[in-house]
Amino acid sequence: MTTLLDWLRAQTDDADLGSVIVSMAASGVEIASVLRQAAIKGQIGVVGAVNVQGEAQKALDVISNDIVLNQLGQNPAVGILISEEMDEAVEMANQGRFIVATDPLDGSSNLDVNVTVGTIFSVLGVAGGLLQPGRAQLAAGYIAYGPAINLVLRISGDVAVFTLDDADQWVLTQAKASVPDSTAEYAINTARDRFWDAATTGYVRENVAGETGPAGKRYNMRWVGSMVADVHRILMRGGIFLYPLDSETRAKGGRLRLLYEANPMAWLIEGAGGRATTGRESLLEVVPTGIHQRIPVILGSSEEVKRVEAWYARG
Ligand code: P6P
Repeated sequence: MTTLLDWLRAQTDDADLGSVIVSMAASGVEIASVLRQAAIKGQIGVVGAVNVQGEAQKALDVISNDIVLNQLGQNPAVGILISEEMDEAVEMANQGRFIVATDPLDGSSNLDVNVTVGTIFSVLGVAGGLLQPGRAQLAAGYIAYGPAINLVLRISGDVAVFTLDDADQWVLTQAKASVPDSTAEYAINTARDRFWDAATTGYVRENVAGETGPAGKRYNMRWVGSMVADVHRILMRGGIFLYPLDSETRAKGGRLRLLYEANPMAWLIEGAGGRATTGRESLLEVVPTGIHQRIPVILGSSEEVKRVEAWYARG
């Protein structure tokens, strides 16, 4: 049995970087425990506040953010925390050399219906500043709070999957996740089709045409409404996730956030052999203009992502 510490020692000589990942993994264990008890403790529901995204903050969003803040605040290697739940980047007292950008509880609108949600995080070097492209990430990962609790990690090599055991220890259950190049499964919120651009409309229409159309095969559509759940499925069996720029999200730059949703997920998907794009450029090359910048996200099986890029290339 390979533990998280065994894996980290094999993946990096930088013990400080390893400690940052351990702190995020420990945050996941705490958040998992809170989620299991939330309904019993009356913690499902909104707190009446609105976050910087203009979204109603749920009690569990705030609790999860506090858990991450507390864990990272105790780690001398962490210098700055960027969180979906906090307007500004927080300078930690320890002034460590790493930045953590996180969505502490992504998909929290699914909590009251017990659907898988997650904690997403990205690790960067303080020296590079707050606005670094995803290519500069030193590590990225997520914790998926589902039937099993999974920790998915990549430093610079393979993407590993850990499962939380009944002693709250992370056990390596997959040493090298790999996204199949081709797929017959796509994930997009089709209720937004009236807002889609020509590329998204053209691509989805080809999929819906199935074996009778240019794609030449039947597709299935899956949309959980929780990015961690959709991306984990793609990491495990292939597929493509699309939250493209559309006429409603265009003014904001997209729906999902670059630093703590798109970049870490792109780091993982590309590390597992998949592809991640805005439709027009590699997600990992985008130079952020702000810590809460939104961005279109299209990622997953490389052949499928290339089909979408071909639609965008038509102009
Ligand atoms: P929609 C959750 O709020 C989230 O940020 C992602 O986890 C998810 O993929 C997306 O929004 C769902 O968006 O438009 O289906 O509600």
